[in-house]
Amino acid sequence: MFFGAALIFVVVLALGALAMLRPRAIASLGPKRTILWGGLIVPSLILTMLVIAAFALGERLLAAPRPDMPLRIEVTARQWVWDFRYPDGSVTSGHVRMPAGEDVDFVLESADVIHGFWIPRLGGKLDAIPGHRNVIRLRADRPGTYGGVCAEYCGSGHAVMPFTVEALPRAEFDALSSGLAEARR
Ligand SMILES: [Cu+2]
Repeated sequence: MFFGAALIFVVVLALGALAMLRPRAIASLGPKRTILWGGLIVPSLILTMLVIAAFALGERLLAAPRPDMPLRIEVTARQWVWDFRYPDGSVTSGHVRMPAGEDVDFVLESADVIHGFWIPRLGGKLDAIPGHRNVIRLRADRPGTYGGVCAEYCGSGHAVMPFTVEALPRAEFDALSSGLAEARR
């Protein structure tokens, strides 16, 4: 999209320069042809491509069922902290760990008001709504620490509601999970 937009920008600037420096060349195109191509055909093609790209990219955020369902982490937002519950039953607050290099489904719920779950470097955001389960599928390509925020104003503690995301290699993630499960027994 960036390179496409850059290309269109350059073409429009070139046409603008041409109109000032060589007005006859532009005038020779004729008003009808200019409107037909510049106002209808080219914009329709560009918008069609953008719509297709938006649908394809948006689809990847939806947690559609598939044979190898990704890891599910249950997220509960409340004023003003995020709780994360893992398949082994352990819970962390204000901090979530996830395996890197694979999809993870975050199942979002809220205990009070509407909050917004957003890890900007990993993808789009989705609201956590009381009495409703929203699922967002995200992936951290590389291990590392990422910042997450509440993206929906939710009261006086909204600003102090950020959380950290720790993406770990799968083996480390598993070792930590079984260690925690062991410790609770
Ligand atoms: Cu919030």
